[in-house]
Amino acid sequence: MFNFFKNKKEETKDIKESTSSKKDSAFGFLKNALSKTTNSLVDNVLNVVSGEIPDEFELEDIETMLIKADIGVDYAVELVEKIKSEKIKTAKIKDFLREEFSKVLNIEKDNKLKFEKDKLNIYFVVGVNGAGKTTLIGKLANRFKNQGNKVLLVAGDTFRAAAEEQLDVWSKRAGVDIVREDKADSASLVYRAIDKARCENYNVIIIDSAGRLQNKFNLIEELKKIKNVILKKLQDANLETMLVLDGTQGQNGLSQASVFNEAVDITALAITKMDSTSKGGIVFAIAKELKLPTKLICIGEGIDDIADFDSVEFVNAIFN
Ligand SMILES: Nc1nc2c(ncn2[C@@H]2O[C@H](COP(=O)(O)OP(=O)(O)OP(=O)(O)O)[C@@H](O)[C@H]2O)c(=O)[nH]1
Ligand SMILES: [Mg+2]
Repeated sequence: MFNFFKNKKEETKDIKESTSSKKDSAFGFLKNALSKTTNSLVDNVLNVVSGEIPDEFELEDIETMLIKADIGVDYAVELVEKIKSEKIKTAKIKDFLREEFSKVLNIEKDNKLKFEKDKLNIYFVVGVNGAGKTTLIGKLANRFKNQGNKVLLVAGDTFRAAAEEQLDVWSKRAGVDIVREDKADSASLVYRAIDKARCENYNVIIIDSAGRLQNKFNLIEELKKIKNVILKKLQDANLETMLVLDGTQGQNGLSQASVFNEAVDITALAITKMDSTSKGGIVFAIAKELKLPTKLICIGEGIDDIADFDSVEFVNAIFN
C-alpha cells in the first residue's frame, strides 16, 4: 500500500547515477515512487467498494487497507467511522481521505528544520539501534557544510568504538570536524563540544547518540542526561531534538516515538529508508497521535539521499 519503494530499485539506481540532480529531484523521486503506492493506497481502498455507498463489509475492508498502510489502528477506525456516519459516497472517498490526511499533517508545529545562520544550531539525534541516526548525521552535515556553515559532529555514542569510527568516516566524507573520545561519558563530551563550538565559532553541532533498545532504561536515562546538559548550555542557541525512525518498521515507530518523546521532548522526526519497503503511513500515525512533525526523509544510503519533508508534496504525491 504505502510500500513506496517496493518496485523502485530501478528508479533508485537511475537517480544514484546522477548525484547532483538527485538533490533537486528528491521530491520528484518521492512523488514518482509514491504515485505507484498511492495508486495502491487509493486503488486498494476503492477496489473493495462496489456500490454507491460502502456497506458494512466494505467498510471493514477499507479499515483493513488503511491499517495495512501503517496509519495506525485508531486513526483507521476513526476514518472509517467518519465515512460511515457522514455517509460518504464511494466516489468521494478519495477526496475525503485526501482532506483528512492533509489536515492531520497540517499540525501547528512547523515542518521546517529549525536553523538560523547567525546562531548556534544544535541537533540532538536519537533513536533505536539501526534506525539510521549516524547515516542521517553524515548527510545532514554534508548539506549544512555545502550551504556554507561551520559544522561540528559529536560522537555521543561512546560505548562502541565502531560507532565513533563510523561517524568519523562520515565527518571525513562531509569534510566537517568531529569531537570524539573513547569511553568518555557522553554528557560530558557534549558539554565540552558545546564549549568548543562557541569558542571556535561553529554554527552547527550535530550530536550522535547510542541506540540500544534492549537496554531501554539506561539508554533513556543517558539521553535525559545529555538533554539536560544541552539545555543548561543552550543560551540563545536553537535546539532540535530529532528522533530518527526506520520507515520500514511500521507501527513500531509509533511506540518508539512515544517513549523517546516522553524522555527528551522530541521536536522533529526524520524518517529513513523510504527507498526500501517503507510504509509512509507512519508519518500520518505519528502526526495524528503525538502531534510530532516529520521534518526530514532519507531515501538511500548515499550522502545526498536526504530531503526536507514537505507535507503538501507528500499528500499530493499520494493523491495525484
Ligand atoms: N536503504 C537505506 N538504508 C539506510 C538509510 N539510512 C540508513 N541506512 C542504513 O541503515 C543501516 C543503519 O544505519 P546507521 O546510521 O548505522 O543507524 P544508527 O541508528 O546509527 O544505528 P546504531 O548506531 O547502531 O544505533 C546502515 O546500513 C545504513 O546504511 C536509508 O535512507 N535508506
Ligand atoms: Mg549510530
